[in-house]
Amino acid sequence: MPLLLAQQILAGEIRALASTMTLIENGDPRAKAILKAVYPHTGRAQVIGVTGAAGTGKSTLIDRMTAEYRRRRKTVGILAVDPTSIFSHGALLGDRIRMRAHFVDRGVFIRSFATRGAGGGVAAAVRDAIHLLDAAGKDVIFVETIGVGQDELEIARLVHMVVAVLIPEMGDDVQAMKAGLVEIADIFVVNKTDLPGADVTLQQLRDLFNEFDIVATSASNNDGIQKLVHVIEKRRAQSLGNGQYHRKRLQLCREELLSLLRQRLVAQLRKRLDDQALDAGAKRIAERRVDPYSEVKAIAKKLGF
Ligand SMILES: Nc1nc2c(ncn2[C@@H]2O[C@H](COP(=O)(O)OP(=O)(O)OP(=O)(O)O)[C@@H](O)[C@H]2O)c(=O)[nH]1
Ligand SMILES: [Mg+2]
Repeated sequence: MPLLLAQQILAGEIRALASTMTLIENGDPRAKAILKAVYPHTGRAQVIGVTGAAGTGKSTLIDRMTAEYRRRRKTVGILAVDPTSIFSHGALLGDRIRMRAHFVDRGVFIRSFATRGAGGGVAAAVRDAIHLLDAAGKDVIFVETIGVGQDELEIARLVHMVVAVLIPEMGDDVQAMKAGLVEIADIFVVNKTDLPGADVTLQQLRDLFNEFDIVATSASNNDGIQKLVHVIEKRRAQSLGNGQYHRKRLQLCREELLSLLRQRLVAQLRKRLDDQALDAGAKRIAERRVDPYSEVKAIAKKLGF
């Protein structure tokens, strides 16, 4: 069964892709067998993270960029990640409607990805979803995330390039976001430049982030989209030329390896260390009969680590 699904995914069958996405979303172990089978066919896609505060226009931008990439004969996969998922229904429905133009296009696969990442965390599930879209032959994969929380920082580390989306008159927010965004962003977009205050925000950003590419867009008016895609492609060509892309890929594989190893080790550990033993240790620590460092050492020794 997994192998049949794998074949169908490689053949670009949308239903197989969608049902495997659901397996990943639910943390279903059957997903692993499929991912193993398709893995040799991955590694070709260009993966672009799009992040920014709620409502800045990320989905609209992705929708417009998708149209531009389609014009360039590229196929596109879109993952709108909503780790909280509780609040997601309205927003996700909105995403679906805004991106509806691409729904009938077989060259575009859109998925709202609501997961708490059973097992390996949200980031691990998103990474698997990216592999899947890659195997299905998508040339460009957009990963939309909201804000700069811990999950987003982790997700930003799964992509080749991060586009950070801001809007005019965010004022102090620009400063507040600086620390978080600078760490992960490659390109800054000031969207909604049709609104007042765009010039001030652009100037602020240029002062703060002079070493970054900064692009002004109005996604709803389709302004600046070609420029944005041009900047993305320019950076991609540069990073391919100077070896940066190669290093990045190696780094992503290294992080994946570490994260999977961690997942496996913790799972094995929990098999041998039941809740009772854990509670007993916690009680000893709470009562200050032992410090946590010594307790860990004692448990590790007992389990033979
Ligand atoms: N004026 C203006 N409005 C825009 C622009 N781009 C998007 N919007 C509007 O801003 C609102 C939010 O757009 P979305 O694309 O859903 O923003 P988002 O960042 O994906 O939102 P979340 O996923 O909920 O965080 C919608 O009402 C859009 O129509 C723009 O360039 N100018
Ligand atoms: Mg959105």
